[in-house]
Amino acid sequence: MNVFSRFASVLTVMSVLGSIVPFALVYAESTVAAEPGDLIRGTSFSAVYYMGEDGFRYVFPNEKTYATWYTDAETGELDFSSVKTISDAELAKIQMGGNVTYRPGSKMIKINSDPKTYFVNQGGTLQWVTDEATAVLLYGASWNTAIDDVLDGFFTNYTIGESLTTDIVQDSASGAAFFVSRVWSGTASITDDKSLSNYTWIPIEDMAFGSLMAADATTTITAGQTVKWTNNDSVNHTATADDNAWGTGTMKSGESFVRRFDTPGIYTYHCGYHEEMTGTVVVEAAATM
Ligand SMILES: [Cu+2]
Repeated sequence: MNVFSRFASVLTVMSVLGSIVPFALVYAESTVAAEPGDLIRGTSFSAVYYMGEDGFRYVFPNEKTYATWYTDAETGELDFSSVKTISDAELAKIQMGGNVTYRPGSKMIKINSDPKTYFVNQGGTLQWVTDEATAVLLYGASWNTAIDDVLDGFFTNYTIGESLTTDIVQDSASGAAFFVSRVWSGTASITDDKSLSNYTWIPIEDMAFGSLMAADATTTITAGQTVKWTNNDSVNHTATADDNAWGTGTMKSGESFVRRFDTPGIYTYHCGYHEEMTGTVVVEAAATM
């Protein structure tokens, strides 16, 4: 959050500032309760947050990310109509849960220092679109207009998944259009994207992952569920995959990170600052119907 909170201020409510500010002044005394699924902002700062089902607030790292979730379909403008203004004091009470990632299926993304183009899948999973034929299947002939450049710094919000080829995209009986629309319609909210209504929490306390858990710090979840780490210590920690495939980045005191695990397996991790701190996430296959 350290770096990203600065970017949050980039997301201003420019287009509706004139109407929201007087509104906020008039109603500043009334208490507007923030409900899960709401977009919220404080009275003094224009940054907008998503209120997750888990009771934490999530930051939009930039305007483009916001646009993938909240764009008025008719005007093509950013849609701030459902933003609730709460008091700065109320906002401050809601802990930060992490960054919002692109709405799955909305756009492909590219990072400055990496020439690959990625498809955004659920839970912030990036899948390398390995060739032009695959890109055409996904987004049509004008696929190159469906790419956003994102700053290197946002990359830590995403994890790399399976690469996409024409075979994979066409794998489903219904073809490529189905692939994108299934991802898009299957993730209508940020809570769905991050599986926030069904997450496992690992508080980092007393220099250990989940001091209340088993001594071996093993967490068992089902594929598609999310793990949230929160640093409750006063010193910095990370949760970094032993194979470096994913990581939380530095979590300062009070900061959180969520990661959704879609692929069954055993994920061992450690703290980048304290090598004696280790943990394991066991992801079991979801029961089949
Ligand atoms: Cu540590």
